[in-house]
Amino acid sequence: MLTEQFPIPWPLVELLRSAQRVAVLTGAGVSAESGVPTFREAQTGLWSNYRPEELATPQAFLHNPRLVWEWYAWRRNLVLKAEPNPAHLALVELEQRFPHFTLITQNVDNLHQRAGSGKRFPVIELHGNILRTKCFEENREIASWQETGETPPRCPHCGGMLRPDVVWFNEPLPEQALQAAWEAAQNCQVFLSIGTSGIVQPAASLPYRALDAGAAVVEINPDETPLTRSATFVLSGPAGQALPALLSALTP
Ligand code: BJW
Repeated sequence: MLTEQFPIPWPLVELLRSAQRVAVLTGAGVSAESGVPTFREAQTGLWSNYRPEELATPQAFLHNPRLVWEWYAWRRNLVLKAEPNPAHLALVELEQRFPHFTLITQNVDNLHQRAGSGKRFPVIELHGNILRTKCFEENREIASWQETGETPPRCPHCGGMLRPDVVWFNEPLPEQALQAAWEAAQNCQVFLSIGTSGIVQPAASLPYRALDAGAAVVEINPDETPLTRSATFVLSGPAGQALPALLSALTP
């Protein structure tokens, strides 16, 4: 089937029309059209001298806590100013279409929730949420603290340094979220992998778990990724065009 803006293969439409259990994995590409830079895009301005991989680790934080805190403060500000785009909004609609629907995101920007996802089934945040803060020492969420001019600020309970509640390299993912994501991948009939480079583990293994369990895997990405060759369907283009086109193709 051809929609006006974006070609959607007819077998995919038929498959989705009869699907009972759908799982979706999103990555930074879904927020790109909201103006949030993807993780592996070149850093801009102030941060152009740093690779994100060198800032998103506990080791980097311990080495230079002020630098890492300020990078996250800059990014928090950026995502708070961003607005959900047509890809986020199409996923809100898709959540209503299937008896079981699981949205698993690697994104920390809260844009799925702001768009309205999570009303029927909770959004699974694999890598945390940049809008939350936790104590580096105790790992507990901290809702408020006293500003003393120190950067990063200190935990009101133990005096440890505060940090964003995100998952850095070499840190374990939240156990319940990861378990729920594995189960959704294992049990779905259709798995959509959208806007992710598919190189960060363990999230990158989820589509393969779905494939092994017999699901059809759909990749939406303007670029090729390690998943592209294995995917059942590839919608090669921006998520902000492909997802609304998919949604309208499903509408009788
Ligand atoms: C568009 C688009 C448009 C553009 N539309 N698309 C097994 C093998 C090898 C290594 C490992 C392994 N297991 C663990 C590791 C190590 C490591 C890892 O994976 N390393 C790899 C780099 C090799 N993994 C970990 O360390 C993980 N922890 C772990 O496994 O712990 C085990 C443990 C157990 C017990 C004790 C201790 C440890 C943790 C990974 C955490 C990742 N964290 C980050 C930072 C989050 C906070 C922050 O935002 O700062 O998460 S890294 C970064 O990558 C971020 C992202 O969520 C994640 C994925 O990136 P994503 O979303 O794919 O973005 P990009 O930029 O890579 O790609 C964007 C894509 O969009 C591109 O493809 C574009 O083409 C596309 N695109 N415009 C659609 N309009």
